Amino acid sequence: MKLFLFALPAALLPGASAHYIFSRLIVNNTVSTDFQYIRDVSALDGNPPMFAKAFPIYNLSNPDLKCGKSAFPVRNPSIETATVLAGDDVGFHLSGPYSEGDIQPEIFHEGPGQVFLSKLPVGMDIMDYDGSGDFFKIAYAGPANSTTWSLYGQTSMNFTIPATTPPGKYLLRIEQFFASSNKGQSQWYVSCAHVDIVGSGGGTPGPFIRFPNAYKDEDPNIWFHEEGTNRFPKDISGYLMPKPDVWQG
Ligand SMILES: *[C@@H]1O[C@H](CO)[C@@H](O)[C@H](O)[C@H]1NC(C)=O
Ligand SMILES: *[C@@H]1O[C@H](CO)[C@@H](O)[C@H](O)[C@H]1NC(C)=O
Ligand SMILES: *[C@@H]1O[C@H](CO)[C@@H](O)[C@H](O)[C@H]1NC(C)=O
Ligand SMILES: *[C@@H]1O[C@H](CO)[C@@H](O)[C@H](O)[C@H]1NC(C)=O
Ligand SMILES: [Cu+2]
Repeated sequence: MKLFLFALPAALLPGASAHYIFSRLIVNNTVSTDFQYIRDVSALDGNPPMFAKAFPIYNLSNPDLKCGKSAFPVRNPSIETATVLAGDDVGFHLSGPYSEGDIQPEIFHEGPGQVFLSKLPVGMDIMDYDGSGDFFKIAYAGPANSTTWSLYGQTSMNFTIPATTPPGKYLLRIEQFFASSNKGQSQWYVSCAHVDIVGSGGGTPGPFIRFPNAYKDEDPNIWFHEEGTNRFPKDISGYLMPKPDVWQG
């Protein structure tokens, strides 16, 4: 179905039921412009350009799982670093409609969303950080109930920066993925923002994980299926969050 959509001229694509990209950061209850604070990504050939940027990553070993499709070296030198107060609510918002008259994309793929932080290595400029270091998880959005994922149909994933996060510059990374019932067909929507977290700190983040290769195609929370079939479980509430645990701050 998704591969079939790729074959259609972009003009025929229904905006709400195609792919999507988290290109806008929400800080201080304000939605930024596209790639103001988020690393820009490469586009497939085609129009509209934002739709061409919205295609997913399929391969769990792809280095692009760090921050998005060819997001490093940083493609948008005008990217800004958002100052964020520890303890505040922020969010990753999808792009606007792909073209005039199109409808607002929504989080359409059934699966969880997770948000991570990776502290900028000492002495490095954030423009030079590729995201190969340690990340800790600060937010998870799984099933809302037995039939519906909590992010399904939303236009953003909102979450709280833990109040005791040590101050400093970080890559703030979202991954939202289609936990496919067909092995090897998971779809990954990944973006990274540049943030400067301010606050009194005091916490000790962890546990850590690195990207890519954080997961395997056969993991039950990546290949989410009824035993012995290629079907999604009828009851999704048994879905288990991928490791590691969320750092609570
Ligand atoms: C996410 O935050 C934005 C900005 O504060 C808000 O408008 C939106 O309603 C929030 N979304 C959800 C699902 O809470
Ligand atoms: C997945 O990506 C890795 C690393 O780039 C590459 O070696 C491998 O061939 C890719 N696998 C597929 C199926 O494309
Ligand atoms: C959010 O508000 C704080 C406190 O007023 C401010 O220091 C910070 O620059 C604001 N961040 C953005 C991205 O607007
Ligand atoms: C599950 O949650 C969704 C979204 O909140 C809601 O629309 C739906 O009615 C709920 N379904 C059940 C079985 O509770
Ligand atoms: Cu898609």
